[in-house]
Amino acid sequence: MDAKRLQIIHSHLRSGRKQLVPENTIAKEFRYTIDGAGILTHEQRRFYEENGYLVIKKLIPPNEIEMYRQRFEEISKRQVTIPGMTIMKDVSIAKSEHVEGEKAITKIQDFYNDPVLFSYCHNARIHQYVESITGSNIMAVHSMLINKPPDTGKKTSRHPLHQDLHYFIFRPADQICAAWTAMQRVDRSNGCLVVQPGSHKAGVLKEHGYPQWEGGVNKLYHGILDYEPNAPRVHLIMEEGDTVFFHPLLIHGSGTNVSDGFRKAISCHFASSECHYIKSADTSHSEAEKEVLEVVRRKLGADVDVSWEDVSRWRFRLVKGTRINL
Ligand SMILES: O=C(O)CCC(=O)C(=O)O
Repeated sequence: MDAKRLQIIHSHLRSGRKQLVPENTIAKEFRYTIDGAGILTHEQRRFYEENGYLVIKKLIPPNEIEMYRQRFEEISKRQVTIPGMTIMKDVSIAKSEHVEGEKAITKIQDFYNDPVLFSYCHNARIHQYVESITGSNIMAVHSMLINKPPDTGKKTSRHPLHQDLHYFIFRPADQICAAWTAMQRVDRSNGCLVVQPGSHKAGVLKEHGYPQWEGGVNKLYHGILDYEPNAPRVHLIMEEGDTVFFHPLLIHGSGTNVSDGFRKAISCHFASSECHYIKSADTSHSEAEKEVLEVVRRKLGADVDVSWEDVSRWRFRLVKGTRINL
C-alpha cells in the first residue's frame, strides 16, 4: 500500500470517522456472477465463483423428466423427426452390426426445433439461476440429450476432460453457462460428470484434440491435450432432477458407464445475447470449426458456403429478454 493511501486511512482512524477507501481500490467480491440478477444466494454465488459449478437439488420435477424421456424414445424409434437435430452414435456401437432405437443413440444435439425437448431451454426455473451469470438477455446456444450407453468394454462411453468454450466462438466466457440435469440417479457406476473445481479461474482455453484411446473416441469428443492428471477432481453424484450449472472454462468430463443401463441427462448452454462473435482463425477453435462445418455440409450439401458464425446465428434461440449481438 502506498504512503499516501496509508496516510488517508490513518487520518480517518484518528478522527474516529468511518474509513473511506477510494472507489477504485474496492475489490469486487464477485467476478463470475452479477449483482442483483437471478436468484443465487450470496453463499451460492460464492460457491460458483470459487469452484466454477453449482448443483441445485431437485430443480426439475419428475413429470418433466418423464416428458423428455418419452420424447427421446419417440425420436429413437423415428416416430418423430426434428429438423436441424443431430443424432450421434457411440463409436464402438456404430461400427458393430445394426442396432435399433435407443441403443444406437448416444446423444442428440441441437433440438431447438422440437417444442418438447426445447421446453427445457425455456424453463423459467433454470433461467432464474442462469440469469445470475448471463444477465437478463438469455440465448440458448446449444442443447443436448445425452444417452450414455453401457460400455462395450472399449471405454468409449467416457467423455474426455474438456472445456465447453472450445465449441463456442463468442465471448466473454464469463457470460456463458451450462445447465445439465440428471434424468436419473448418476454416480460413478454409470459415468457421472467429473469436474476439476476452480479450473475456470485460470481463464485459459486449453488446446483440445482427440485423445489417443485404444478403443477409439466418439465424434467431436475432443479432450484437453495436456491436462493435469493429479489435479483434484470431484465426481458429481446427482439424483433425478438435480441440475448443475457450470462455467465454460471449467475442466470436466464423464467416466465409463459400467452399469447395464443407459445414463440420461438433458443439457442446455446459455449465453448473454450481449456476447460478441470472435474470429475462430485467431484461436484454438479451428479443429472444432472444421468438424462442425463438416456436419452442416453433410446435411445441407458439400458446396454450401457457410461460416461457423452463420451456423451459430441460425441455431441460437432467444429464450428471455432481447436479442442483441448473438
Ligand atoms: O454427459 C456427459 O457425459 C458429458 C457431457 C459433456 O460434458 C458435454 O457434452 O460437453
